[in-house]
Amino acid sequence: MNKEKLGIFKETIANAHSILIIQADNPDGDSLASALALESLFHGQNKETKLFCRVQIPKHLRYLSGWDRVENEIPNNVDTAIIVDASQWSLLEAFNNPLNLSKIKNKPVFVLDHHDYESDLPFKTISVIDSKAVATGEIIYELAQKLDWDLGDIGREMIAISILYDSLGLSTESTTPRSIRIIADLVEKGVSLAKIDADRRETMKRSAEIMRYKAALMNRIEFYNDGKLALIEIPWEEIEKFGDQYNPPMLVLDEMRLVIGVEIAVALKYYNNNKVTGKIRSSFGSPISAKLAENFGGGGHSYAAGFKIIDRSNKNIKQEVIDYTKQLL
Ligand SMILES: [Mn+2]
Repeated sequence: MNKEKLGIFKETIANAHSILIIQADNPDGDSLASALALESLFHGQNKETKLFCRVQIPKHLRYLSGWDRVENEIPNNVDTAIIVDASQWSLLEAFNNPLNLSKIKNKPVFVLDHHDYESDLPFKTISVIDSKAVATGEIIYELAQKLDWDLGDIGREMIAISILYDSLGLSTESTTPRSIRIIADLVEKGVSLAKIDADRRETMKRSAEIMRYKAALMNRIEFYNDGKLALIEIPWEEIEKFGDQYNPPMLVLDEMRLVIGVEIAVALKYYNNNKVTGKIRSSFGSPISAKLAENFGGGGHSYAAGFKIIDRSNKNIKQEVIDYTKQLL
């Protein structure tokens, strides 16, 4: 953030009574922890801080205490808004509603993000987009340092969570010495990485029924294309039975990728109304996930992608996946 923007940010926050923190429609550990870090920071300055996300916070993120303060309605009378971890209009569907948009449009809106694309928001914002930051939490940490703001104990823990989440425990390509230094600083100031991990494991606990279902799924994994493609099919009855406890593909998809020789793992979910969804993960060295998803009208990243087919009648999706993956490999 250049000096001028930093000045505007500082002054806007100083003059604001009520601050709205906005997460996009795909909340993750970085966006939620970033929002909670800002909340803690602003509470320390006696500001009223509201958290907004259009979609429900997913269960696997509920180890972040404070997740339940995120609301799905946009409050009235906010003085300024901060969008965290996103700058794409398509991910902020709530603001397609003119009433919602009017609540922030003429206010100073800041964007703190680390994704590598141009913001396409249809209103004026002050953007701090740093694609070298491994997580939005990293940007917030540096802002707080520059402005000499105290993050507080909760804020520090949240910054650590956000960085660990997006860097997969400081192990991704985009992790930098700076990310590691920030974590070191946070630990020095009292953040316990062991506690963060214990909290996360606690919410990962699942019922005995789900554990047995996972075993059943593992027995049904199929291998094609010389063992390079691992595939699992999930019928509607299982979505109906287990879906609100756990998203079935997530029980096995990552482990499917761990099988020797497997380069791409695909989970197909068949709904009762002819809809099919596909979740795709591929291994390092096989950046073909998005290409496979695009073949079915979906999209995503090189190593993680997905698609949705509204009407599968007369189509053999599984065979198409096998055939198209073979071409890609
Ligand atoms: Mn992020």
